[in-house]
Amino acid sequence: MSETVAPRCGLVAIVGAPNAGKSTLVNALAGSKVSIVSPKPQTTRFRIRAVVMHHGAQIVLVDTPGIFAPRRRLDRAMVAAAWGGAQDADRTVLLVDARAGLTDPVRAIAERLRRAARPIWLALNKVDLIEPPRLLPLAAELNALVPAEETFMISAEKRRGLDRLLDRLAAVMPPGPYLFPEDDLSDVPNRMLAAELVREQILRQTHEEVPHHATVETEQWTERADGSARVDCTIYVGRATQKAILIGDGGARIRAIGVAARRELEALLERRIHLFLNVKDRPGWDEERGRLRALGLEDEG
Ligand SMILES: Nc1nc2c(ncn2[C@@H]2O[C@H](COP(=O)(O)OP(=O)(O)OP(=O)(O)O)[C@@H](O)[C@H]2O)c(=O)[nH]1
Ligand SMILES: [Mg+2]
Repeated sequence: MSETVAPRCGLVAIVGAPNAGKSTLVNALAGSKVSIVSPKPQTTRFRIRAVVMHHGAQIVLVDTPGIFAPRRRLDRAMVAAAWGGAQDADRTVLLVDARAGLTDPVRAIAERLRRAARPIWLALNKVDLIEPPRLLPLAAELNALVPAEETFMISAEKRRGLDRLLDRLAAVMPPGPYLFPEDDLSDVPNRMLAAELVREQILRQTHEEVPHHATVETEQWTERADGSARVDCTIYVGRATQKAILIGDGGARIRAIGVAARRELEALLERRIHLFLNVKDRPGWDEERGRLRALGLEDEG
């Protein structure tokens, strides 16, 4: 006789300072790249949900933008999206870069989480980069600020400690119907994925002010008879000088960005893609509601 097991499903928000490794963790737990990663802070701009099935439970991971002191309308909307992600989560995992330690931004986030009085789990990340004896004092300091139900020491990049984290998350997911079909990986539509992969290459291949003053939108997605797709993306930057850097000598930079992004997109979608990039300078795009809406960010701040 087979026993019917009631489904369990819950939302798990991953929050923390920029560059803590939140997106790396979400990708590692999901077993696929759903969220872009870069060595630069403020890589993630909007909430991304990734679906993980583990021990019969559906764990919906919510990757969030790093939380920092916002200045621009874009920044405010990103930080608001991050806090919004934590609001209705069943568990909130505060992810801390163990090498950076207890910085002021981490302290501020921990204090706000404590006031929200929701179940918090603490995960110290990048343990591959530091001496183990430093971990316990850091965990104790953080727990003094925001008492955590559980504490984990992990390396998202080296995939250390992730099995235990996933097991524990699966164990506490509340009874309830699945929120997503079981074979879904994420809630990111392909047009958004294409734009994000282009932005990831901009973050990786340009420096200083360019990455944080660029945004990417997929303007058109055209299916072709041979099974491939033509994808047209527009990159908006704040200034003509940034446009020149992005394009590079004789167009070399933008070509390299396009090639790398196309390869990633082809690998993820398992199909041939023709990617066309168009760069526009548009001063003040980061204050424009239309541009933020294209990122799925309402002006919440
Ligand atoms: N050595 C090491 N590096 C890591 C680890 N996890 C993440 N990183 C690196 O840290 C950097 C930031 O990673 P992300 O996943 O983009 O960080 P994030 O918290 O999502 O950043 P934002 O989206 O900007 O808030 C990248 O260069 C990652 O490769 C880890 O466990 N060990
Ligand atoms: Mg991120």
